[in-house]
Amino acid sequence: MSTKDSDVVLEEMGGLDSESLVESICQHHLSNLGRDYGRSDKFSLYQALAYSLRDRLVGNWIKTQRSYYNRSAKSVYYLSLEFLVGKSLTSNAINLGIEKETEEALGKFGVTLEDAESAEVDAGLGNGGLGRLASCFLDSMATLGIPGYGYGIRYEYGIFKQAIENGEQVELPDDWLHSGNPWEFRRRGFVFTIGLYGREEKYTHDDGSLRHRWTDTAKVMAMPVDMLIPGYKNGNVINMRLWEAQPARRFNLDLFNSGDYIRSMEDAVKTETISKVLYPSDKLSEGRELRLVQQYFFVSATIQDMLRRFEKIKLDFSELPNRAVVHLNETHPAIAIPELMRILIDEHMLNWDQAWRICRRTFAYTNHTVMPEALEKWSLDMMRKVLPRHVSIIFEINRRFLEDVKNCFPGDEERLSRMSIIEEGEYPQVRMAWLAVVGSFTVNGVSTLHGELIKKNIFYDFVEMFPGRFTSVTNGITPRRWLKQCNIPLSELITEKIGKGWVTDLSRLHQLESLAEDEEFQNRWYDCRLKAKKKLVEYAQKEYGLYMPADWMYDVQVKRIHEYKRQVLNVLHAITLYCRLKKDPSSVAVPRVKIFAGKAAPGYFLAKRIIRLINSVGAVINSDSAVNHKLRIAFLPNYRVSQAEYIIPATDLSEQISLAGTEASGTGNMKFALNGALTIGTLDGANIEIMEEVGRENIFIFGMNADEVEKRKHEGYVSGDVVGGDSELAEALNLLADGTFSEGDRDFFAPILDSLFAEGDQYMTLADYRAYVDAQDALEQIWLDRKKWLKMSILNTAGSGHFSSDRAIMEYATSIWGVHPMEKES
Ligand code: 26V
Repeated sequence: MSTKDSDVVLEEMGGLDSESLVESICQHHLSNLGRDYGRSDKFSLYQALAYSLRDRLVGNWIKTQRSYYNRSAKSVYYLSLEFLVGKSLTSNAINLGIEKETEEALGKFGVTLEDAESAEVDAGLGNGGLGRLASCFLDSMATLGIPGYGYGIRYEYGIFKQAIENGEQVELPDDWLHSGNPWEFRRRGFVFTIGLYGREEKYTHDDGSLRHRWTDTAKVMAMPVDMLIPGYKNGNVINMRLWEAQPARRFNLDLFNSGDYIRSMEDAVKTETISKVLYPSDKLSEGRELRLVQQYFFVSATIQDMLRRFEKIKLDFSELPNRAVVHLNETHPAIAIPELMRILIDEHMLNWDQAWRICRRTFAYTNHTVMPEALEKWSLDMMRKVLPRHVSIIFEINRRFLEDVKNCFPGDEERLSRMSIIEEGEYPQVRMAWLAVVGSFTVNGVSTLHGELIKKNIFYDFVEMFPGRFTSVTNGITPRRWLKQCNIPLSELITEKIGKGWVTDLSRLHQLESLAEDEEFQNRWYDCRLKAKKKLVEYAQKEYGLYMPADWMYDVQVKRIHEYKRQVLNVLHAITLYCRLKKDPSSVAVPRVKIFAGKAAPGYFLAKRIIRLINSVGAVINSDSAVNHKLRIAFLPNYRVSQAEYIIPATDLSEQISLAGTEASGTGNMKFALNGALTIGTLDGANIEIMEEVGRENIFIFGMNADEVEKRKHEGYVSGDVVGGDSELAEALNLLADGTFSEGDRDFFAPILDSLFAEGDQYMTLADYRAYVDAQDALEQIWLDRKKWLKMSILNTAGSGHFSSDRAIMEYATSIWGVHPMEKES
């Protein structure tokens, strides 16, 4: 059968009207679920609908792939150890442009789309910002028609589930695949072999040259599991390919035949641990061997897959950089650089210079953190054991690089040790960030400030050597999920006023500016916001039994728990309000509920204690009738993408209060502003650009900026000095110390107090306290002026257009990747 004949099938993979959807749902009940559709329930409807939507994606995916191939397009390989996908049902229905039809179809079975989606489990294959960014970027690549693929690991267990017991975080396994995943295609026939361990061997090639090879390796198989990502109403579908580890041989036959069944299975069990679980830390690099194995496993499979595609077009390898760009999301996949070198040199017999020229034009790297402790380093010994051949390639990269450094900066010995990819010392380490910088043609930060800061500090030496290599692309978020989908009333109101074009051209939101003072529009804006708040009220009540009156100010800080993000500053403000209310019940003008959510890395003791702090202060405040008519604290357990979709549209005040110079960008900050929340924030990360876009007068900026932080540290900051002059701060800290919030246990919050005093208050929480509380007081006055607040809220949405991930991806495409959106084929 010719491709043309079979294309009839592609076209017929399913109609987009509600009748066809009903038919598909019934069919999938029978064919895939083995169930009577007359006895469907929410879960079976979710599954059957997901299969039905997947049918409708796959035809478009094949067509998209063919058009990449036909046009010999250059493609982006976006390599990320994390993708924080969340749920896919509604998002896919929206992007297919069949949301209404889907609602109608489900209506026939007596459920709504929201009901059906409630049966879906979040795909939480990431820790936080970095992973969610990767998912927003795939949505935008598909929407813009940028040829590309996402590559990662199909973890069997994603980010742990957080339960709160006695105010404390308890981690539970995230068994997200328990009932299957109807979105994925498991491609058992397309596996690659991955080598590990073994040794490097020299040999003389037939042509007489001295060569190296990696031998005696242990073998693991990588099986692709694909999840399709549709663009918004454009018929494009791209692929997120996640690798699952499988044993090279399911049984060790020798052992099996000799009767040792159990031992024969052991190998298989060990192999499968590679893609078993996501590492739940976004801070300290733990340096565990399994993590390195995970990184190499997915990188090796991905590079093999890329070269398989490239080799189909039968071009010289020197053409590779014109056909593919490999984007490294952080240094986690940076081992791809020596891996590509190894394949080109050892397997395809290129010489070093040829291979290096190709690599240097193929990789681009995004840095996501200024925190030096999050820079990845691998013990040389461990790396030598796991990847001996790669280590010797890294040494050769380093040797040649340090030669160049010597030539550029003659006589500067110290510089050589600072810039060496190998950190010398008792326990030598491989500096992955240096490897990524040396092996990439572009290195970018994720906001303007962050781009500048990494040039000034961690990469200073490299900027002197490669001044043109460093740049920044400010992060973005997809307007589909983060406005159209999560906030239907508001997005319908916006569409009514400015048309639907904003969904793919978010800068059009500027058109709302002229309505900001229109009283009727303000009232409708208010109604939409109230609806979102009531939806959150219902959710929080149903899921967690929490009470939060919809007419109160929702003051929200949801993100990973970290000292640098300063949840403690927010708690100190809560305690201050508590003290004021205790003294005078009428002293606080605005009733507010402080909403917190976020996970702490399981090994991060202080972050866990901060969760206890929030819950303990909450318990006292919420049960004290002298204050709980004006102030409440709610900690929503198990923060995740789907929960954020409830919280963000309902937020009045968005807390973005990291110490200036520590948050690389933030992306939550963008989601809140887009949905009309006002921000209280420091001049950190993308907050600065939000301020520039929405206007200085429409955001509550407080505290030191990054330069002032530096200066203050330089002068010798002593946190204790701040407290003496501030009686409210002293009082709040006293209550933490005297057991008020810990049932009289005076030691319980000592670790937090120690971090603020004995350990020097690294994140300068106390230094910014007064400015923060004053800013909170000032914004209460604006809240009382409802018209003013609403105007500011509208102007925040209107000014958020810049923060679309479509804009960010276009910047990557044109200024880094050199790829172009595909015009639709006629
Ligand atoms: C470091 C490590 C160290 C080893 C263990 C696993 C792990 C995972 C992540 C990281 C780097 C932290 C990266 C991160 O999530 N950064 C966040 O990236 C967001 C997207 O660019 C940005 O908005 C946040 O400001 C930044 O904190």
